[in-house]
Amino acid sequence: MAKLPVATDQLIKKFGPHKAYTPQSGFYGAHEPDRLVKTHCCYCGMQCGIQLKVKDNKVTGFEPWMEFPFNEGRLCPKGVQRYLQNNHPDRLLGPIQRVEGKGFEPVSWEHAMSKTVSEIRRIQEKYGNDAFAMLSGVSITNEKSYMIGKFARVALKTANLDYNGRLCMVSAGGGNKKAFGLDRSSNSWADLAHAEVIIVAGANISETFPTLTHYIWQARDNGAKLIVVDPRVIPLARTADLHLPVRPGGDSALFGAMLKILADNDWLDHNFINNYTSGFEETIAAVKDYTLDWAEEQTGIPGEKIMEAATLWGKAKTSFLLHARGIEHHTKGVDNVLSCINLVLATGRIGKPYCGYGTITGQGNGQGGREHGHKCDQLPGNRDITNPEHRKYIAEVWGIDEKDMPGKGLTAYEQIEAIHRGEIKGLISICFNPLVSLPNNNFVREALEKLEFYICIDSFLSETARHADIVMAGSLHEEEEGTVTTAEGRVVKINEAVTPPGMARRDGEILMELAEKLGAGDKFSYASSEDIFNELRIASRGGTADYYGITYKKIVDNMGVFWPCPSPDHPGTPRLWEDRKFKTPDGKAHFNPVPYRPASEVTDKEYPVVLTTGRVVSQYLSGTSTRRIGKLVDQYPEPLLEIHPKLAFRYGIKDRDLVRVETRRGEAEFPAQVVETIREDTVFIPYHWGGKHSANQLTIGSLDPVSKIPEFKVCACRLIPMGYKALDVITKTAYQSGL
Ligand SMILES: Nc1nc2c(c(=O)[nH]1)N[C@H]1C(S)=C(S)[C@@H](COP(=O)(O)OP(=O)(O)OC[C@H]3O[C@@H](n4cnc5c(=O)[nH]c(N)nc54)[C@H](O)[C@@H]3O)O[C@H]1N2
Ligand SMILES: Nc1nc2c(c(=O)[nH]1)N[C@H]1C(S)=C(S)[C@@H](COP(=O)(O)OP(=O)(O)OC[C@H]3O[C@@H](n4cnc5c(=O)[nH]c(N)nc54)[C@H](O)[C@@H]3O)O[C@H]1N2
Ligand code: SF4
Ligand SMILES: [Mo]
Repeated sequence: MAKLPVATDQLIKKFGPHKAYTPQSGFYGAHEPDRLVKTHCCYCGMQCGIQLKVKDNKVTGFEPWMEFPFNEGRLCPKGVQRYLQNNHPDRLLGPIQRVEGKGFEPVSWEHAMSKTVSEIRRIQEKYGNDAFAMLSGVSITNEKSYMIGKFARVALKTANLDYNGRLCMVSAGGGNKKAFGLDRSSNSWADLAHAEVIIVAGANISETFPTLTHYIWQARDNGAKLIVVDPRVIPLARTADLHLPVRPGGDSALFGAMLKILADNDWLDHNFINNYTSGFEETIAAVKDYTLDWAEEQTGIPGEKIMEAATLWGKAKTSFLLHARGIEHHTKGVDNVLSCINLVLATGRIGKPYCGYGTITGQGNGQGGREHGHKCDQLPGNRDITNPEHRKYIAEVWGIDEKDMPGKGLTAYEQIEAIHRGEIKGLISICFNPLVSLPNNNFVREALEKLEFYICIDSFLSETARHADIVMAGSLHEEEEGTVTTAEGRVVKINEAVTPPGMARRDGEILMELAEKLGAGDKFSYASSEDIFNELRIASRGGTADYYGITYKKIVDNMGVFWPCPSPDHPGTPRLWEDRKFKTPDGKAHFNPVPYRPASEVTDKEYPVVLTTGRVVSQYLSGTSTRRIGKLVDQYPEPLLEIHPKLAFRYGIKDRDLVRVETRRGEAEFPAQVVETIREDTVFIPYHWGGKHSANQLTIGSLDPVSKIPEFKVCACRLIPMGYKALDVITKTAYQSGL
């Protein structure tokens, strides 16, 4: 603490710390919080424990929460600034309605609700129930996620519900379900710290999951070898034993070639393969031609490095493989995931201490949000909406006739295509900013403009919300109680720190009132979040994502409970598969053959450079929150085009020169950041901005056939140097506007 002036010291002695006056802060102690609320960060899937300082129903700061076992008080740059989203002057304080030619005007809740309900009725009567679609997100709690799945099917009666995890976790989910029959990372991070070899593929951990880095450092301290697969020398790669600079789109060729080396050298766990898996022979047959020369050509990684990686992995006794969106955001995202799992299964390193596999969940509730019936093909407990038994069970829990439950609907990007075709005419969205985050967003904007009615529930006027007819002011993370499930599979408790400001309302209450006005009030009469959670427990019972044994009390007492937790006396499951009883129909872990195929758009003479997109540490997703927090903006104010000096030289581009990037979908200009840490044939743009700064003007709307995830991580572009420095542009604009 800074030394206090002598006079203040004397005042403190005289009046005590809470009454003394300082010129800087008024009465010393005037900013002392009324209370500290233990909860979790609102951003990424790590869900670090944090204590929010609350004064006068406002979040005014934070304190570390040292006892929370995952992060023990550690937070990243976003975590320490996140409290500033509360009280932000841009915060929506009540419902607003678009008035043609005038922008938005405040309206009463009564009007917002009745207008929305009458438009839903009009559109559904005219075009059918499925013509009104719903899009949602997973920065929200399990309770809301569950309620949204039920709301869409029971109140809105539409098949077309999907969520932003479609842009995030679905390739991992698709792979996990095929291989294990269950969609969760196999271990808690505790195992990571003791693994002998760690592969990190397409996960920029230091920037995107910063507090997880601690576990990797621990592993390094324990002697682990670290292999990083990424087209960029990401911060983690700078200290790795081996960096494999894969050309975007080449991962399954790399992992296929590594599998062949494991088989050729008999670095296999035959006992595990024979007793607990199926599909091994076909999978090995599929990689028989994957020689080092072939793999080098497909991946751009020197053959000897591939050999070294396979040798490290093959000879290890314990290992952990981690991946994130770098290998999943592809039209072969599921294949890439399966090719990783094949390496884990071949060496039998799963379901035992210090051996594991995991996809690192992205959004705050990216794990829980993909289990409770929030997806177009899913019912709670990660059940299948096309399975008659699953439908019957959930219809009973919901008290509806199974025949009234809609079937499988369209995925997020397919909904946009259906709007263009005129099949979807109305949309309700909550916690999703598709205009910034979906690919080829000029196409998305045109779709939003075609809608007859669009209602958005958000706490800020996002780029997408600007296209809405009505925007309802919903709640922030700190304004509603509930639970979320972290990337480890640990269900934790979110505590309400403050109530929503002004006339803003809790998301849950908005949905309940809408349901009531749509005639389904009796199915949504919850008295509390715990009430919803207790229904969720029953709905998930017997499903693969079984929460039945988890209660609020148990979560608080244990600082989190790992699902599956099928009964009240069950302690939860930090490490899966110790019993070797996989959730596939035959009870075995499945190898899956992965024949290599290229990306949906490869480079050619016209578009000769590979474009990939992703994140920076200080910004979060579509930036609605982090682009409003000054210190985070200062850290990285605008999107830059990362380009290698050799490629830059070829185009005569110097650092901070403005470069126009063109693809078959659109064009945009970015200042260059000339760095040696990226492949020579690839450029990288972070995607957190909207409008003219949006990377998604350029990306391609091709989808993985199984998961329907868009191919954010690879498309072809060309570069046009604009011939002047970005700074000059600002000066020029200032000059022209007479400043
Ligand atoms: N700071 C910050 N943290 C976040 C988020 C955020 O927006 N900002 N978002 C959260 C969410 S929702 C998510 S999903 C996660 C995402 O976390 P990550 O997946 O770690 O993030 P990305 O930057 O999208 O991509 C990771 C890496 O993939 C590499 N890459 C690109 N193409 C390929 C390829 O073909 N193969 C391989 N192997 N690598 C490739 C990129 O160079 C990049 O370093 O982050 C979470 N955490
Ligand atoms: N080019 C490119 N595009 C990408 C990616 C990429 O790597 N490259 N990554 C993709 C990935 S992994 C993801 S997860 C998506 C994310 O894409 P989005 O889901 O669109 O991103 P968010 O910024 O989370 O948008 C959520 C919206 O919900 C609001 N919101 C946040 N919390 C709450 C809440 O509690 N209640 C309510 N009512 N609203 C809330 C926010 O203000 C924001 O407007 O982007 C994808 N898009
Ligand atoms: S690592 Fe993720 S959850 Fe932890 S403080 Fe940073 S953004 Fe928040
Ligand atoms: Mo994500």
